[in-house]
Amino acid sequence: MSTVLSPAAAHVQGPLLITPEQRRQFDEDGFVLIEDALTPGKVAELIQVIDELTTRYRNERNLDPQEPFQIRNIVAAHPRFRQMIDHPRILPLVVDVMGVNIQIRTSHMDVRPPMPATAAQQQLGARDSFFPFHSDGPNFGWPTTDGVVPYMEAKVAFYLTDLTTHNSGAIVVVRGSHQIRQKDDQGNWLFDPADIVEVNVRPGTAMIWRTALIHAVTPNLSGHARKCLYYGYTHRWMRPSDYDHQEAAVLAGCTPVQLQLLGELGGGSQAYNGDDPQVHPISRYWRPQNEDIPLKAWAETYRPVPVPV
Ligand SMILES: O=C(O)CCC(=O)C(=O)O
Repeated sequence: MSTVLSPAAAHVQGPLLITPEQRRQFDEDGFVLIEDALTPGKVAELIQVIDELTTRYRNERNLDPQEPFQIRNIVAAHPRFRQMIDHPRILPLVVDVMGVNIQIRTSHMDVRPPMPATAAQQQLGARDSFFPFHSDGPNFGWPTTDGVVPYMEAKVAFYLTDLTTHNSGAIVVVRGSHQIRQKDDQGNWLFDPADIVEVNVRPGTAMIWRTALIHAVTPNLSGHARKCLYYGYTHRWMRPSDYDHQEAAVLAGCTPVQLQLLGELGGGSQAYNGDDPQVHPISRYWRPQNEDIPLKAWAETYRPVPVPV
C-alpha cells in the first residue's frame, strides 16, 4: 500500500509527531488511538462542562433525560471546549494527517444515557436501529471514485467515560472502509463484518480517524452515561457545517492558530483579493498567504515537549 499525503501536508517538512506505525494505522485502518491523551483532571473538567450544559439545555428545552443529547458547534458553547481545538498532544498529529491549511468543520459533544437491555436485540448499525451505519458527508454525499469516498476530513474524538466493556455505547468503526466501495447499487453495505472494531477505550483516550470510515454506535448497557467530544477538521477551501463565521465573542482572546482553526483569515474580511480583485479575485481560503496560516509558522517551529494536559 502506498502512502498518499494530502497535498497540504506537503507544506510541512517531515512529520511533527506521528510515528510510522500511527501513519500506517491512519492510512490503512483509518484510525489511530492515543491513550492517556487527557489527564484525569482534564477529563473531569470537561465532564463537568458537559454536565452543566446538558442540564441547562435539557431544562430550557424540556428534553427527556433518557434520550441521547448532542450540542453542535461546541467551540462556541464553552471556552474549555474551544481550548481543545489546538490540544498540544493532538494538533501536531492533525497537522501530520491534514496539513496546515485547515479549519474546524464541526465540533460536538455527545451524551448517551444508559439504555434498556433490549436495545442489544437490534442488529448493530442496522438501518432501523437506534444508530445506523454511516460515513460522514454532506447531503448528496461526496463525489466518489468507483464508490470510494475521497479523503476530505479527519475527526478527533475525546472519550471521557469508561468504554472498556462491550456494549457501553462506544463507537464502532469498520477498519479500512475508507478504502473500499462502501455500498452496492441498492444501497446495501459491502463491508466484511469481520472488520468491525468496537472502540473500547479508557477515559482520556483520543482517536484520530477518517470520517469516511463506516461507523455506528453500540447500545449503552453500561449503567452510566457515555460522554465524549468530537472535532472535525477539513481543508479551508471547504465550508464548515456548524457555522459560517464564529461570533466576535467566541473569537475574542483566541490565539492566531485558534482563530485560523475557527475559520478566520489573517487578512480579516479581505477574503477575496489578488492583483486585480475586480477582474481576477482569488479567495485567500483557496490561495492563502503566510499571514492567513499561522498554523504553518507554528508547524515549522514545532518541537515536541512532554506536557501533562
Ligand atoms: O460516537 C458517537 O456518538 C457517534 C459519532 C458519529 O457518528 C460521528 O461523529 O459522526
